Amino acid sequence: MGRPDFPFFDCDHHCERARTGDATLGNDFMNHARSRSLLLAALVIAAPAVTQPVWAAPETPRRPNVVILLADDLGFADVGFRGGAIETPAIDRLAAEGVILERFYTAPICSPTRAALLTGRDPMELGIAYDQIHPWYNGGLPPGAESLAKAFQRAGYQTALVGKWHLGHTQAHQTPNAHGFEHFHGHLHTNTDYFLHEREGGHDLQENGRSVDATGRYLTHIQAEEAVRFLEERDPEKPFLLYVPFTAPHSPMQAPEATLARYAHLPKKNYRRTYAAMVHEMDVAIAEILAALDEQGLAEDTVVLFFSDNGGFYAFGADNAPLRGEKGQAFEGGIRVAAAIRWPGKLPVGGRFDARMSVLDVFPTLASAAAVEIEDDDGKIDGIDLWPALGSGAPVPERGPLFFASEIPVPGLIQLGVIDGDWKLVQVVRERQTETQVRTLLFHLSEDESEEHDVAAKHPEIVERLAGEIRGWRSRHPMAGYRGTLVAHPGWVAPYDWAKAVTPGELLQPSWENELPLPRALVDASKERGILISEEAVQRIEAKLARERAGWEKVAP
Ligand SMILES: [Ca+2]
Repeated sequence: MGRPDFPFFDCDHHCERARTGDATLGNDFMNHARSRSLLLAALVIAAPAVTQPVWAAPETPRRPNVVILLADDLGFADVGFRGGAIETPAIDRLAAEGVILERFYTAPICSPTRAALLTGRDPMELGIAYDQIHPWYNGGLPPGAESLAKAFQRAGYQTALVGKWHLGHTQAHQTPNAHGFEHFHGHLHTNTDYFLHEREGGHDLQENGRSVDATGRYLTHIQAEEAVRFLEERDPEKPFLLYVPFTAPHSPMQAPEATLARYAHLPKKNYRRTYAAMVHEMDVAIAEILAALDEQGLAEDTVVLFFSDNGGFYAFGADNAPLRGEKGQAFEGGIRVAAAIRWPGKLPVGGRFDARMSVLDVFPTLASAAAVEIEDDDGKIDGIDLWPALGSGAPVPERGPLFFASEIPVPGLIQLGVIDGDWKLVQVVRERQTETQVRTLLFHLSEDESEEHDVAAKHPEIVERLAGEIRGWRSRHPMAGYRGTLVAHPGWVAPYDWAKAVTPGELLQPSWENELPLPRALVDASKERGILISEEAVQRIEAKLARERAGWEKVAP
C-alpha cells in the first residue's frame, strides 16, 4: 500500500490541511473517550467548522496491532532523517513511510518518560519526576494504575515487552507482568551490561520472572531476536501490543568489535565511535522487526511508533543539534526527541506533524487509534488524544502547559521547564543546605527553537506567571516521591540475581493473615533474600576492591 487515504497537513509540499476524516471510526473513538482529557479533546475538535468526512469505515474495523520502539538517550540529530552522521535506514524508513513527529516531548530522563508512556499520567504526581529509579530504590509504578498494556489486554490484545523496564524491581507488583504485559523478556534496570547482563554485579536478564542466561551475547541482538520471536510465535487470532524499549544507545558504552570497525572513521573521544555503533545495532534490530512485520503481511495492520525516551548525552557521543542542551536538562535538547509514527493507509506517507505531542499523549492517542477503552473514571490521565489530529487532520486540541524536571546527574541541581504556547521558562535550581539559587531563562520557541536568546529581562510578567505554574506543578509531588540519590547507601549490595530478588506478590497482600504475626512464608522469603548475596558475589566484590586498591597504590607518590 503506501498511499494515504487523504491529504495531510504539514506534509512536505505544504499541502492544504485536510478537512476529511473517518467519521465512523471517529465517533466510535469518542464513545470510548472516558477521560477528561479525551472529552476535552472532543469538545475542542467539535468547535470549528469541519467538513464532514467523505467515506465510511467498515462497520467492525479490525483493531490494529501496535509496536512501540523506544530508543534510550538517542540524540535529536542522530537519525538519518535529521541529516545525522550515523546511518539509520530502518528508522528513516519508518519516517519516510509515515509521519515525522516534529515536536515530540518527553521527560529529560528515563523513568519519568516510561511512567508517562505507560500510564498517560504526569510523572510529578506519580512521584517519579526528578530522578530515575536506581537499583537501591524500592519504589516503582503504583500497583493499581491504569496502563497502556492493561487497557489493550482488556480489549483482547496479546501484550509483550522486550527490553528495558526501569519502573521498579523489588516487588512483584512493580514488574512488567503486573502492569499488563503478559510476556516480558528483558532487564529490570538501566545501565545493564550489554554482554554480561549485570547491574551492580547482579544478574539482570529474565523472562517473566525467571532468569535467562545468555552471557556473552549482545543485548540489542537478544532484543531483536526476542521481538521477532514474539511476532512469529504469538497467537495469530489476537491483535498484539509489542513494546520494545531498547537498552541502546544508553551506557554502558559497548558494541561488538565488528560494528565498531564500521565506524573507525569517527573519533573515540566522548565514545562517539562506540555510540554510533550502538545506534547502528539498534537500527539493525528495528530493521529486523519491520522485516518480520512485512514477512507476516502485518505492516498495514500495524501502528509503529518510534521515539527516544529523552535527548542524547554529549559525554556519551550523542548530538542534539540544533537544539540546546542534553539529557537531564529542561532545554530542548533534553526533552524534544526524534520521533515518527507509521500506519500505512491510515497515516500519510512522508508526513510531518508540527504540533507539540507529549509522551503523555501516547496512551490516549494509541488507544483512540485502536478504539481501546481506557479506565479513567477519576480523571487521572493527563495526556490528550491526538489521533483525530494525526489520523484525519482534525484541529489539534488546545492543551495546558507541559512541564519538565530532572535532578540527574547532580543531586541538588534541579532543572525545571514549562512550555506554554510559544513561551518556555527554564529554571536551573541549585539547592544547598543554607540557600537555594535559581537561574531563570525565558525563550520564545517559535522564534528561537535553539534557545539562544534569553528574554527573561524583557518579560518579567511572563516569567512570574510561568514560575507560578512550575511552583504549582511541583506542589503535586508526593512526599514519598524520589529525589536524586546517585549512589547507594554505604554497605548496600545488589542481590546476585535481580529476577530472584523480587518479593512475590502473595507475600505483599494486605490481609489479617499477613499482618501479625508475620506469616511463615514471609520469614522464609526474608531468609532467602538474605542468602541472595552469594559467596560468588562476595568474592567478585572483594576482587574488584582489591583491583581498585592496587590501582591506588600504583598512582600513590
Ligand atoms: Ca534515557
